[in-house]
Amino acid sequence: MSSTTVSRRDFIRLGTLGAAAANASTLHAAAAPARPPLLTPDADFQDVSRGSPKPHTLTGAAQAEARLTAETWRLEITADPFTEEPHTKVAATLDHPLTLADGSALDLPKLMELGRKHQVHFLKAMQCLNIDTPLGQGLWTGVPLREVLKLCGRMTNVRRIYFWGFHNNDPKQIFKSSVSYTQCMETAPGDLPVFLAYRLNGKPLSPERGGPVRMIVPWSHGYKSIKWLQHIFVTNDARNNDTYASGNNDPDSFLKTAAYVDTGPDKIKTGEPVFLTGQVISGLSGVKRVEYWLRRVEGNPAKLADDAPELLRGPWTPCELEAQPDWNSILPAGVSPQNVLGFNQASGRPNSWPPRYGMCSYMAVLKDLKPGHYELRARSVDLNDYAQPEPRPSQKSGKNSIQVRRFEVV
Ligand SMILES: Nc1nc2c(c(=O)[nH]1)N[C@H]1C(S)=C(S)[C@@H](COP(=O)(O)O)O[C@H]1N2
Ligand SMILES: [Mo]
Repeated sequence: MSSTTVSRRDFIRLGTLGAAAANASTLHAAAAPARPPLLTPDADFQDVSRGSPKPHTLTGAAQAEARLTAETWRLEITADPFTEEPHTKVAATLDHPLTLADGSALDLPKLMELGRKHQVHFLKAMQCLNIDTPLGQGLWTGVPLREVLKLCGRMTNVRRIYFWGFHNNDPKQIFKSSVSYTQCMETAPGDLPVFLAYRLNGKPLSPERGGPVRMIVPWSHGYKSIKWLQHIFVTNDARNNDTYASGNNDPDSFLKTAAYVDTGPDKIKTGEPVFLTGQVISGLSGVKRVEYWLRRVEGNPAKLADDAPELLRGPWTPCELEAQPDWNSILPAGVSPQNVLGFNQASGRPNSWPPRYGMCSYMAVLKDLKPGHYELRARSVDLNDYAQPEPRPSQKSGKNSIQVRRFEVV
């Protein structure tokens, strides 16, 4: 079995003092917790990487041999010979496959050359389907998959497009994912293409983030965004055989609208405010608001289910969403907000806030709490008025249960 590591789980508590401080009463401004920056630095993402050794730990000759440097990176694109009786009699074909064997595999300069004409930028929150904390958010830059596939000429009998990354030349370590033919080839106006990313926040992707090149599937959880991309194959097998499907996950899940709650001190002095902070991801159904519910408890109460009548009753009180930044000042040099997918071309502001498939911070300040034990919860409400974890409470299509923070006022 390959292993999955999660590191830097505490990234959310880092960052610079921002609006949180400004919103707090002046007396307690210093106590307002830090808010993470909207663009997570590459090194501050939580890492979810399989493989033994993990591909990003290779250095020197081993890294070059794995074709994981800018000079040695190559991408193969081939057709799967798969057929199946009685109906799938003809395999997928590509007029011009790109292979290492005949020297036609795509290199980084050629991919960047395509970028001169077709480059896209997208602000995406990376979120693991199986982890209940966002991993980070970045401005990803690259070339749509459909433009790369065009290099192969005519395709026939293709129903799905798969991709995998470097896996130590061990078939057991392959981590692969896929999109349907339509999702790859056709993007509705204003919608989002799958793309091959070679920059994060304006800089080359680090080895840990999947450099030199990773796939970015804007609407999905992290498992579709394959790191250390090296192979694309087109197939006439319509089934979704993503590696994640075998883990009982929903392998066609969209990101969920959900609020995640930061940890905080477990004891707070009487008279001091309690700062509730966290991040909210805008999934498929968008964000209408984030709200909190404070509950006084005695002793060690039983865990409340997400659909417990008490919890549904609340009362739930709206939190404050982080204000939009001056985009020109936080986007990398050379990227104007007008050119970011999902941003309005006239105003240079995202079509929604937080941007679709992106995230921002939220906060609430609670004051004058009497001594005692408390539970503090936050939940998102989507644009269809569904409160988290509805309308998709299944945790195998994304971890979105309502999070709780416990503390005592002393
Ligand atoms: N090749 C490869 N790509 C991969 C993975 C992997 O293990 N190998 N992990 C995936 C999963 S499950 C997630 S959640 C994201 C995490 O991206 P990050 O490490 O940049 O935060 O990468 C995805 N891409
Ligand atoms: Mo993941």
